[in-house]
Amino acid sequence: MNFTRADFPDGFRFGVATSAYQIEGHQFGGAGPTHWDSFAATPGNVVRFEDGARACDHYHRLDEDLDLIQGLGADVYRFSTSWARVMPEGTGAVNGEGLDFYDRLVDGLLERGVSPALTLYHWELPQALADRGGWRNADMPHWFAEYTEVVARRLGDRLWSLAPINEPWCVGWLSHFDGHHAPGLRDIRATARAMHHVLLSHGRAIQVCKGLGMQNLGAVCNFEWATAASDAPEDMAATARYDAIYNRFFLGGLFKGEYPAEVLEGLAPYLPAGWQDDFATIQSPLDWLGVNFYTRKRIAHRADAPWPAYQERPPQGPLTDMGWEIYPDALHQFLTRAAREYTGDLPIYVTENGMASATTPDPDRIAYLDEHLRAVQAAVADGAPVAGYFVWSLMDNYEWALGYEKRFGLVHVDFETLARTPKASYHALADWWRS
Ligand code: IFM
Repeated sequence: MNFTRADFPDGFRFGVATSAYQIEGHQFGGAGPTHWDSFAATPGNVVRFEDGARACDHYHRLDEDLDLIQGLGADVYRFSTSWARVMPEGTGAVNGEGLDFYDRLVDGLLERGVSPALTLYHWELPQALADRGGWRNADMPHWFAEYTEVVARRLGDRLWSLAPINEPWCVGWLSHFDGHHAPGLRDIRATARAMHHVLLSHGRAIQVCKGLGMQNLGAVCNFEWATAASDAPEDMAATARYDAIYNRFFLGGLFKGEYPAEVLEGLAPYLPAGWQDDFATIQSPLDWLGVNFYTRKRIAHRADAPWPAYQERPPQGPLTDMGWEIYPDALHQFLTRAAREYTGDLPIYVTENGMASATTPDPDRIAYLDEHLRAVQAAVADGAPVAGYFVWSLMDNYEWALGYEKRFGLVHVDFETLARTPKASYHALADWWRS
C-alpha cells in the first residue's frame, strides 16, 4: 500500500471495526441470553452450531486488544455494546458489570489516543424481547430508547460518535425475509414490520441522544451496488427492486422521509398502521452517514416467484472467501451516488470494508484494501464528502451463520489458544497510519 495520509482529505480518519457478540465471549460477565444463542442452537442455522459464547474472549483480553488497535495507528475504533450484556432482560434491570466493561473499553481507547465510535445494536437481541416478537413488536422503539438512554448516560460524555443500529437491512430483510440470520423468519409481514420498526427505533435513539446533548450522531447501513444481468426490461426492473429494498428503502427513509414505490408494491399491505406518520422521527437530523460496503450483485428477473421476483446471478471475477465478487468501482459509484442523491454535504464514513480470506500472509487482503481505498479516492475526486474509512475487522471473529471459518481480521486469532497474531495487512496499514 503506497498511501500517505496526505493522499486523503484533511482530517480524514482511519479506523477498524468489530462488534460485541462477534468478539467478546457472551457467556462471561452476566450477559443475558440472546436470539443468536437460540438461533445457533437450532440445527441447520449456523455452521457447526457455533455461537458467540467464547468468541475471541475479548472480555478477558481487553487491554491486549486495545494495544493492538493502538499499534495499528487507528484514529477510530468502531465497536458495539451488547444490549443483552447491559440489560439482560432487554428492559428494566441493568447489569453493572456489563456497563463497567464498556466504561473500561472507552477509557482504554482514550488513554491510547483512539476515538471511540459506538454502535448500540449489532444484532444480539435480548431473548426476552425476541420472545415478545422482537423487531416485529411496535414496542421496540420504546424498548430501544430505554436501552439507548442507559448506555448514553454512562458513556455519552466520552464517545467520538454514536450510531444506533448496525445494518438495518440485515436486521429487517436478511433476518425476517431471507431467514439467514436470527430470528430466522421467512415471512413478509414480519419483514415489513421489522424494516419499519428498525428505522423508527433508530430515530427514537437519535432523539434520546440529542436530548442528552450528544453530538456526532449517525446511521450505519450496509449497501450493495446492483447491476442488471442484461438489458432486458424485466431484468432492469428486477434490479431496481433489489436496489430499492437493499439501498433506497433506508436512504429514502432516513434522508427523504419516504419509502420507494418498488418496496411499497410488496410491503405496503403489511406495514404497521400509521407508518407514514413516523418519518418525522425516522428523519431526525444526522451528522453523518456510515456506509458498510463489500461487493456488488448481478440481478435478473425471476418469473416463477411473487414479489420481489428477482434472483442473483453467479458472481464474476475474483471472489473473497464469502463468495463475494471483488468489484471496487462499486464503492466509488455508490459513495458518489449516495452524496448526489441523498446526503449532499453530509460527511460519509466507510464504516466497514474488508475481505474474508484464510490466507496468511494475506497479500489478497492488502490488494483488496488498496483497491477500495483507491475507490474512495475516486469518489472524493468526484466530490463525495468521504471523511473516513474503517476496516472490517480488527481480528478474525464470529461470522454469524458462517461460524468461525470466515476470517476478516487484520489480526489472526487461533480459536484454540486465542493467541492473536497480526497479519501482513495489519503491518501494511500500520506502516502508513502511524506515519
Ligand atoms: O461480520 C459482518 C458484520 O457483523 C456486519 N457487516 C458485515 C460483516 C462481514 O460479513
